[in-house]
Amino acid sequence: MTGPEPAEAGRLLAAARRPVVFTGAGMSAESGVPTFRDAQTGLWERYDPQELATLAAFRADPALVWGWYEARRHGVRRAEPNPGHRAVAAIAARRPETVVITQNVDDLHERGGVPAPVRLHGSLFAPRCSACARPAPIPEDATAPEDDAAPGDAAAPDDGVASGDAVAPGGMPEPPDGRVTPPACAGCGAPVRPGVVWFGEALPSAALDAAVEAASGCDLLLTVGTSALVHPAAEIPLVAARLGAPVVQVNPVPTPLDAICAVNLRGPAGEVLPALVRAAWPDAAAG
Ligand code: BV8
Ligand code: ZN
Repeated sequence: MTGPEPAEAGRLLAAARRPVVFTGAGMSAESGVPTFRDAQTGLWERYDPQELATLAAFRADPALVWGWYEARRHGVRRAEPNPGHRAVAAIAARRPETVVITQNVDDLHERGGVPAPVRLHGSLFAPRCSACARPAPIPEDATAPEDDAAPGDAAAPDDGVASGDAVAPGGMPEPPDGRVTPPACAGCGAPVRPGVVWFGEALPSAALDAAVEAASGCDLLLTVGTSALVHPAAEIPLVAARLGAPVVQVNPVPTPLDAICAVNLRGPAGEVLPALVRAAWPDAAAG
């Protein structure tokens, strides 16, 4: 990264005591997890994610929607946190009051060293009953990831696809027939659904309150890998800016947040965030 921006961002981070790190799908892109902007692939290419990620779609075709989430969960299970996730953990280690707020439903922040991010849109690893909300177990995966894909096997990107299964470009595994019947709730027998927030559904109030509170009290907000188009999550950086906190953005391309940012770092999170940590704390063995 050239120009004054990285040094300026480093200075702002070093000066911060209560940073907020706000992340979107771009945070996990370098781990092989497709973003929402990335075209759907394989069986899913004819579906708009914003249509699939709805209660209506689940009601209309539970096996299609559950199959999509199981495919994404397999993909995430095989993915690894990238240096960007580790750099976020390094920031939290340096600044104990750091709050990490994510829109992502993968578990890469936790596996990257941030034990309890504020999850605005739920998780792929928290299934529950679609009727009584009883938590349900995560389905046992027939195949242990390492059995079915030799490292570096071209036909098996990091998404847990058995060799010979159709592998869609972009990393989304193409389960044999795509549809997977959701398990039945052990309590009431209704279909189990993924523990994510679907479009048209309210965000978990505790998470939204915690996010607004953190953004209201922060002295720096770092927004990473989000197109800032989905609400109310997209309002979190605005809360911080409205209260005078500097906002630093990490994204290879411009977004609606550019105008409120003190610094825009144009590059991939996996490269920019470790460099930012080094700029803030030159002694740091950044993630
Ligand atoms: C609700 C979980 C009502 C599921 C998700 C106000 C204005 C307009 C519309 C609305 C509004 N208020 C509400 C709405 C409707 C809707 C909405 O916002 N629609 C949008 C599309 C216009 N919001 C809702 O429906 C919300 N609920 O309003 O309920 C209500 C209220 C009370 C009571 C009852 C009901 C719920 C929204 C949550 C939906 N669930 N996820 C799942 O994952 O399947 S949203 C999902 O999409 C993600 O979680 C995320 O939030 C969003 C995708 O955005 P990003 O993460 O930013 O990813 P994206 O792919 O878009 O961009 C990636 C970015 O990364 C790009 O900029 C790219 O350049 C960059 N990038 C790429 N590579 C890298 C990188 N950056 C760094 N490094 C890299 N390597
Ligand atoms: Zn139930």
